[in-house]
Amino acid sequence: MKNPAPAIFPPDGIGEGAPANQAVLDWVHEIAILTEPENIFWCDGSDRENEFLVSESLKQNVLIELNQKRVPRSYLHRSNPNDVARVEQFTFVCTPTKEEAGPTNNWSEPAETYKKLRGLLQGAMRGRTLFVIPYIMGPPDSPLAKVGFEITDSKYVVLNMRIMTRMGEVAVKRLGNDPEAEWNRGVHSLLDINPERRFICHFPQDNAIISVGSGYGGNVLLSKKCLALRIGSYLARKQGWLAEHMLILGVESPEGKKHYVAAAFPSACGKTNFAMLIPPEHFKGWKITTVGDDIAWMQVRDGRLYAVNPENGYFGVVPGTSHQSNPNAMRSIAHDTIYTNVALTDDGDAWWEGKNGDPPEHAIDWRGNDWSPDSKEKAAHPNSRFTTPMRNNPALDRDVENGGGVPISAIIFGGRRSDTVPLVYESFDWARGVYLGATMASETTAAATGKVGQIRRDPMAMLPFCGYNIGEYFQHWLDIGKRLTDPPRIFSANWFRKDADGKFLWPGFGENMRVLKWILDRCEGSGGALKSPVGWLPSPHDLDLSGLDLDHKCVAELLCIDHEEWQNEIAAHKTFFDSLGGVVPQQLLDQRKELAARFKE
Ligand code: GTP
Ligand code: SPV
Ligand code: MN
Repeated sequence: MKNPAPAIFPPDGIGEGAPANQAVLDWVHEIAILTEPENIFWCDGSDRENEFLVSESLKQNVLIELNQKRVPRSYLHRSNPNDVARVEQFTFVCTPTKEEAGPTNNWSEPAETYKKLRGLLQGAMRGRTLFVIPYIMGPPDSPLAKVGFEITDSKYVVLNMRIMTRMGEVAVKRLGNDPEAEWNRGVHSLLDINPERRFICHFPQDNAIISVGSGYGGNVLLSKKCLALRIGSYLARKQGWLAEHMLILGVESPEGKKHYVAAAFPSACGKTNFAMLIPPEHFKGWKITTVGDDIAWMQVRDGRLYAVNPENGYFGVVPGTSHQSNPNAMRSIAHDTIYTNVALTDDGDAWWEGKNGDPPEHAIDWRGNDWSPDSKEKAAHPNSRFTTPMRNNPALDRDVENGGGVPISAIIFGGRRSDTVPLVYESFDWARGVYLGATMASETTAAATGKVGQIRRDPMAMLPFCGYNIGEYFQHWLDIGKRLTDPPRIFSANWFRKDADGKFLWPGFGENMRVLKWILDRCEGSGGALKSPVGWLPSPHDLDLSGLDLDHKCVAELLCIDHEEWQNEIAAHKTFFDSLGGVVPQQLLDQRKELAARFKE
């Protein structure tokens, strides 16, 4: 794959949206001199521009047209099989000192790293087009909104960024002419899609990102994990707010009482599904609306925590998405969607494992090979994704554009734990909730390269995304709590506990409403609970389980705190804290001892 993106030459009026800001012009000029592109394309985000880029992408096989009757204006993209997920081992935080990046990040020295990356970028866009993408993260009128510019030589990146961010003139306008204004500089080049030349590098002090050698998702849509989380968390600490790997949902009772809830689950652990939940029949009259499905930016105002979703679309896991598991997602991805690494049926539709209906007798798999139900390989890659505008979501919350954000009543931390962690419990207070988040663990998934199913500590689901020292991050969470007079309550949830035969004990998906209902009851002071060593735990009759086919034994297992398992868990907390080499705040170290002591009471 020598030249994955030859230059394109748009007709007049397309690709000419250069901004007036001299700082942006100077930076683009500098990168163009380095990368030597055939031409520069200034994106304005218009429909006409998008149509042109889609038609060029179809010509160059960057996109494959799907059956336009079935999935209008939707396309399939196949990434290189060596490039199908985030690469944590090649992701770097480049701060002046290693301590600033902290024990959980790969660190590399900024000057050396710039030098190495400049070497790789030298002439990298020869014969190609350099695209400049202006974008805003957050509702444009939000005090938290951030402007970014991404330079890329990938049309796929441009098309995805148009869905995932508020892209084009709106960002150019918001930035204005001030050469001193704050904005993020992102440079991306495909190079030759070689894992040996794949680096995702962040320079928090410079508000800059350089990503080379990949064409996939979180590695290259620099607005998302790179800006909104890694650089975002760094800025958030400096500026006194929180940038978190959290969904945000609204939940309204039949009486019209509304709460907002934020939840941090690691990658591929259920954020999009939870954010789009449709309550089961039993909860008639309850309504869930989506503010965001992956990232929350939260600030303190009048003693409460308010959240905005910085994104404009969803980059969601495809396999397992069906009319049963997630009807709102199915409706969202029925049009105007880019599918990455799913299978293609003979009649031009997208297919994946877990979709409704029988598997097709024949399809082309995500690599482009013939596939049939007898094949050993999966038709869609386990980390295949849809990119779809949030406007497609029939359950979009009405306050999604509210720059002030929505007030958060509860925060949930959860991961994939086949044992130990009960279905749900509430921490005793904010500081204990911070401990709960800091010590959470989850089994690894296909969202990142590497082994799947390995238990690892993933504090606040931010292990791969915290852009600075994790000890300071914990302290920042504790400090934010001191500014909250009406803090959200903090909960732990685990949809993934298994029985002795390895089957999920909890039905999950829409039925998670039952857990959410208990959480809301707790927020309103009405939910019953027992005091356990880990926090407030519902007894079986505190949860509304009516109409669910779950036997007593199963419910008991779901809500069980097994002392032996928790001895191991608390020991694992210690191992984790010790592995961080002295950066963990004393308050959290003390809490571990208190937790251990509560088990002995
Ligand atoms: P990222 O986009 O990687 O951040 O993932 P996410 O956290 O948004 O996860 P998502 O909702 O896409 O779900 C990932 C996988 O978990 C899918 O295969 C879902 O089918 C599965 N899943 C989601 N919710 C549940 C649940 O309640 N129970 C069970 N058993 N599986 C679930
Ligand atoms: C995640 O891995 O948490 C994602 C997908 O949301 S990616 O954008 O690839 O990071
Ligand atoms: Mn995510």
